[in-house]
Amino acid sequence: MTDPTDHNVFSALRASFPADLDRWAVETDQGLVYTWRDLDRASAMLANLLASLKLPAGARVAVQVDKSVEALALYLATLRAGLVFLPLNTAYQKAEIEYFIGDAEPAVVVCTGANFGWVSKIAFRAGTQAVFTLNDDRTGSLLERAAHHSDRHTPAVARADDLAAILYTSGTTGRSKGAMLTHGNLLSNARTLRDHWGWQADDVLVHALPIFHVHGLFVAVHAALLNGSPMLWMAKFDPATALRWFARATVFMGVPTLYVRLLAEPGLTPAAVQAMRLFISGSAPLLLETFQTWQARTGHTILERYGMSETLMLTSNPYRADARHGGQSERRGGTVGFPLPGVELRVVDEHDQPVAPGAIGGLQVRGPNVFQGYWRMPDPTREAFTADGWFRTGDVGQQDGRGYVTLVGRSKDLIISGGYNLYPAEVEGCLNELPGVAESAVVGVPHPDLGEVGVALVVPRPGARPDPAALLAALQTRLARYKLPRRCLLVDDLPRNTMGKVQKNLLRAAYRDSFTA
Ligand code: MLC
Repeated sequence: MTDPTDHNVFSALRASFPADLDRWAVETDQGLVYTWRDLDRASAMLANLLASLKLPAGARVAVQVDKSVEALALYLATLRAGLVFLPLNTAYQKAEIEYFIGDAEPAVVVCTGANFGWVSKIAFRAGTQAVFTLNDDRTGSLLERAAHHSDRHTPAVARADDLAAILYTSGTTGRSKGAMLTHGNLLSNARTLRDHWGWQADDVLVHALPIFHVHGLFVAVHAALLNGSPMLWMAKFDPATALRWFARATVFMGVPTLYVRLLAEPGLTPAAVQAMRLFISGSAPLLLETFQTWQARTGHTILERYGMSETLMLTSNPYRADARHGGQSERRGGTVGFPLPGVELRVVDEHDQPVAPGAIGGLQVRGPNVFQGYWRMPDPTREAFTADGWFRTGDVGQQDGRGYVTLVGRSKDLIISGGYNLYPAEVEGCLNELPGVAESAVVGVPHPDLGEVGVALVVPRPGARPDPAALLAALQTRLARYKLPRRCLLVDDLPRNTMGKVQKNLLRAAYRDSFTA
């Protein structure tokens, strides 16, 4: 008998597993095949291991490991045990990990064997109870310990507003903020996407994204598992493997860079994607050119959608005719489609007042998908919401008379590189601490592969002449690689307006052809 008040995401996914648990659930690019029973048993053993630690409710399990099916099982186990999952990008460096662990105070940390030395030091200093290792070749202390536990486990009952995950988002001011997502947030969004994108009994997903962010972990994994659909599982995106798998799959989700790299494959033909039902893009703007070239090359129209860590998925182009929007069925390139069912969206002026249809303004949203606030940050949480509960996305856009939403810019200073968000303030803060640097500005410029990359303009201290290459090298030990500027140039000064604010628009214009000339 299922408990109607139970919103545990794991239990909902588990209830969708096929009746025949011996069918395949995941096949990896290493040739490993996992059944639904394997996923159930592995997550049960890991959940029993976590339960044996007798952790208090709300305890965090922080995980920085390479992508593997065991890492997926650990995510499922954390939900299953009623604990809070905290995924960390494998690119994060020591200073970043130190901040996340210090801020989140996880009870359990799981890292790779290679990083155990320094990660465990940081973790134990922050009061972490247990540090386990998990490698992408099924070794490590986590699995060794879990092997001693039963492969049967009764999932914890979770209320809709119980915390399920904390996702750190880079902060506009440089400090990352932990977005708190509940079981209710995750489950409502997963159900919406399963229904809205027409998941079918025979669907197979090509899973090519990392599982430490919303796109790969929630959007992709939840939609597939909630539909009982198997996944072809790539540890690291490889266009040739993806192409090969398209013959056996029906759904693909990618950031625009993956589509750009696939388009560079001569084998991408209508015949190669004949079995496919749906291509979905998100996490970064899909250039109209990519959208159109994909259509011409494959006959498929990419469905672009829009979301963020704080809100999960917000809008989507139509999968089929959308009765809410006059029967519109067109996937319009350059737009992110309509607000998803259950999501309220409005475009407002600087006084939070709705603007006329078609006018440009700030995007605000409400719905069961919207997060509960930033972990231990009451002030940023308060500022993120209006008095009547609308979340300020920080994105600028418009909604036309038919309901299509188009993003036209950002009120926040953000660069999206290969689908990863990075805030110039964090990079500038690190640069400004380096010897010989008086001040710096980082701006995003177009890049043919990654969409956008950072260019750093550095003003030297009087008499100093720092070597740009050495500055970039110094950043490498402090920042994840994807945050590093792709170019660093010395300049005499930075352009400022009368208020003394750096005019980044001028810098962006001056350097916009750095990679695309
Ligand atoms: C890797 N590099 C990047 C980068 N990824 N640099 C900038 N931006 C990135 N995104 C660096 C590498 O460290 C390496 O540095 C160099 O670029 C070349 O590496 P590569 O081998 O070409 O890159 P690769 O490893 O193939 O990675 C590219 C990628 C990856 C696109 C496959 O970045 C990726 O999987 N992106 C997906 C991100 C994602 O899932 N975002 C979802 C966020 S959720 P060097 O110095 O060693 O040469 C979200 C919400 C929502 O935004 O709505 O979905």
